[in-house]
Amino acid sequence: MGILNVTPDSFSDGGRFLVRDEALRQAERMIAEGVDIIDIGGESTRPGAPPVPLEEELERVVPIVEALVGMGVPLSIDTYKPEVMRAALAAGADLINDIWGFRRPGALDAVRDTNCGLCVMHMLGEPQTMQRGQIDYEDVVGEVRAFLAARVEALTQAGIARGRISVDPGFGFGKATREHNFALLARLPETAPEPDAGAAPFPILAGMSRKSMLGVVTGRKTPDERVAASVAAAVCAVERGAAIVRVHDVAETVDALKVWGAVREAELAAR
Ligand code: 9MG
Repeated sequence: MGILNVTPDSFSDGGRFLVRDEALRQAERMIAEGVDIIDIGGESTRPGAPPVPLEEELERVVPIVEALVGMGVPLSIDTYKPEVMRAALAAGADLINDIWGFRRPGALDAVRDTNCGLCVMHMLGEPQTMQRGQIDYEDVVGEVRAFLAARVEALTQAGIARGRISVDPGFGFGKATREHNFALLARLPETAPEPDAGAAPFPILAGMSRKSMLGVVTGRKTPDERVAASVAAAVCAVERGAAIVRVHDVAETVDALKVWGAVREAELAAR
């Protein structure tokens, strides 16, 4: 999953149309590099990032969906606002990626009677404040799994088929320490709720690209310096069963996963 942030701080802030043009060029580049899904976001989820008014988010996201919808790549929308979910789905989006796990008023109703996929993420606190407050876990993996299981339950109670749902431990979202984040990565399969008997496991989405958890380990201070670390994290996640990795650096990640895939193939052939 390639990240397409349609926010002025992600591109040169030369006005709405320049941001739109640059976002479309980036989407085309990601498609050429082999992306499987494009995740379009109109509001930054960085800790401390200011909220974006609804009208502004709609104006950023919907034209990009309209421009990309015919290009043969599934489109995911990174939003927690029901109005943006509805407008993006009407424009042809395929998946809603909600960092709030469809907990905000109206979010469940916005997706219930559609066919879109849903990514349900764990987050403690909220983006503006999540790294500032007291963050304590007795058992981070168990608590994340319990949260995701409760959200899956709420979604299915609302009539949403389990097969539409993927789950995400939410790296960096209210995970205060290196131990929290790396326990979640090391034990990634345990973060997903148990499927019903005979049902397929819930696909796991992992998003660590350029995040500070990688800076903590490598000493790389800025997100741009964390490309190699991000690729390593993506491979670790896929090796532990992640079905989707959310990344900025598509070409590098695709190459690394091709190498990982060749090793896996050889391993299976040797059995
Ligand atoms: C929008 N966004 C930023 N980080 C993310 C992550 O780790 N997972 C998901 N699903 N979305 C994310």
